[in-house]
Amino acid sequence: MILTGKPYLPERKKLETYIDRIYDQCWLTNDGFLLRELTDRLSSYFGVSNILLVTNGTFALQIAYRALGLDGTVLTSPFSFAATTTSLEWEGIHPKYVDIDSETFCMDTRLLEKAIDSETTGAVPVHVYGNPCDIEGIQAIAEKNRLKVVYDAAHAFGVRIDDRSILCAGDASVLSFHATKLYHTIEGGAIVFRDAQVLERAKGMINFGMNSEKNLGGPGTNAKMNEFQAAMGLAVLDDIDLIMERRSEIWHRYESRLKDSFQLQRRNPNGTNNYAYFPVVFQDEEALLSTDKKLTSHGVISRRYFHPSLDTVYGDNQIMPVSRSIAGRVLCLPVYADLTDGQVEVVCDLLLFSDD
Ligand code: T4K
Repeated sequence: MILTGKPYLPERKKLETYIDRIYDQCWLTNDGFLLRELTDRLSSYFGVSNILLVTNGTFALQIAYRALGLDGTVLTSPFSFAATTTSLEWEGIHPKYVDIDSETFCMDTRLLEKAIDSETTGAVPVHVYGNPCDIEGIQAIAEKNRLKVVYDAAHAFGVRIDDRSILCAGDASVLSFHATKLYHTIEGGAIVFRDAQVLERAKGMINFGMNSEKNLGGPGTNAKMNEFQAAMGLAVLDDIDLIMERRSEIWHRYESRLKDSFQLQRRNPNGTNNYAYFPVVFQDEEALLSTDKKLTSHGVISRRYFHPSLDTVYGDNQIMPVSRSIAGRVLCLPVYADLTDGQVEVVCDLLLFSDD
């Protein structure tokens, strides 16, 4: 069986060296020492300040919205995982969609300004499959219209643009460290804020509204990352170069075999690739469904990331034709560090050749 994603498991002994420290100190959560170490190491790995680690990427989005005061209506992409929209709805914010570009699959900046109305307080564009959005175009529109921008960067671990981290864009950027991501803490996530004061506000929010002196302040919840999550995060981070290198080999092998037969995502030319996903777009949904059936019968379980287009499920009958078209035709192929070259070739053969 070849699955779409397979969590990276670091060598057990390496993980145990971190877990031993948890046992030595008997400190399991609440701003622990492994969490602090991971925060520092991720901060230098990305080259960013103002980073806050939390329990998962969905909570990270919700905390970012609250810390920045988003309410009313927020513009977002219909082509994403459900969490992008459901996190807004969960916070009582109305998601209004802006359709995507048919080649990059990111929010179409040309449509963004037209969608703004008097209720709009912000935008949540998605660096989908780790492909950087048009951050300059979005920034210009946001400044002109006084909108806050929270990037859903769940897929964008390690991505850089114009030689700086993509996480520097907007008022905040949110990462997911879920087990299926190229970098993970089992469950987990992070927010990178532009403004240190907003970070301080968010720190209180994830700890019941308490400040560092344990005084109660504003609204709060419990979204803290625990020490076992941080231990896994440190062990996976030790291996990140190897993970990236192997994913790059797999990604390029797919690209060289499939680029003439399928539409592939057009990457932002100023951004780096983290090889998080390998999406292929079929001519039509029928072709996708029959190939998917064939893959499944040969034990290859691919995923329809991201289907359905979110405007078909959430929001008030907004119709996003480009997102619906891509969502109906896109399939993500297996990419994970211990996928073998032979397995990649099998997947490509199944996509390119008929059974007869
Ligand atoms: N924004 C965006 C744009 C996102 O893509 C996501 C999450 C979020 C926000 C929210 O972040 P988190 O709150 O999740 O941190 C998976 C992940 O659960 C989800 O994190 C991710 N995006 C989404 C794209 O994919 P499912 O429902 O597809 O997962 P599942 O269980 O079907 O697993 C996917 C593949 O991995 C399968 O082939 C099975 C395999 N697998 C999975 C797990 C959990 C394993 O082999 N072992 C495992 O332990 O959502």
